[in-house]
Amino acid sequence: MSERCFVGLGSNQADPAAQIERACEAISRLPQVMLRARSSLYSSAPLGPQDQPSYINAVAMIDTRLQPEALLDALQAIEQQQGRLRKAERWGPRTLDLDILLLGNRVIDTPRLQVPHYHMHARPFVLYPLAELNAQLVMPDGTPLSDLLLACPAEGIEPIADSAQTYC
Ligand code: H73
Repeated sequence: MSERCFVGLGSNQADPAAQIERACEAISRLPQVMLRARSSLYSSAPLGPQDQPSYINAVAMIDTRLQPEALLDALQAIEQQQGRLRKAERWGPRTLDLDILLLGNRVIDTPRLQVPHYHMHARPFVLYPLAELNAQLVMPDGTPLSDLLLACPAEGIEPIADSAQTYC
């Protein structure tokens, strides 16, 4: 049985919008994964050190039969293919980040994987594109996404007009 999953995408290096588009294409080609929709692209001020370029962020909605660790492996392989420097300084510039935000109604807490994503509630560049895809979402603990949005103002993020994508 497949599960609905939301994946956060972010980049601030090497033509960030193109990085996000390429990553979505790569996700759409993964076996056992159906890419359903991608939010608009959002331009966002860096969270963390300010002496780095602004980011492009988006969220992809997929349905997958992959087990959580296999999905993480597949997403990390895409990060590697797109030249992410694993040794990049923490909080520093990044070529491509892929984060599993939600995976069905699962709660996962292993050394490699925490789902729901441990920082999503504090990241407007995650919550607002997520709401674009499904404003009615409810977290596994019962918290509505709308409550998280109220506690996280849309500061420093700007949707790029007409950049949403749906897929069959
Ligand atoms: C994060 C391990 C580490 C993983 C987690 C990491 C990338 C994937 C996002 C940023 C704006 C991995 C941005 C920023 C900063 C600099 C804060 C930004 C932006 C990193 C894996 C483990 C555990 C999960 C999961 C994937 C997981 N791991 N826009 N980005 N500022 N759980 N981005 N659920 N999904 N990996 N990601 N400012 N405006 O969130 O910490 O985490 O090996 O085993 O730091 O985009 S990498």
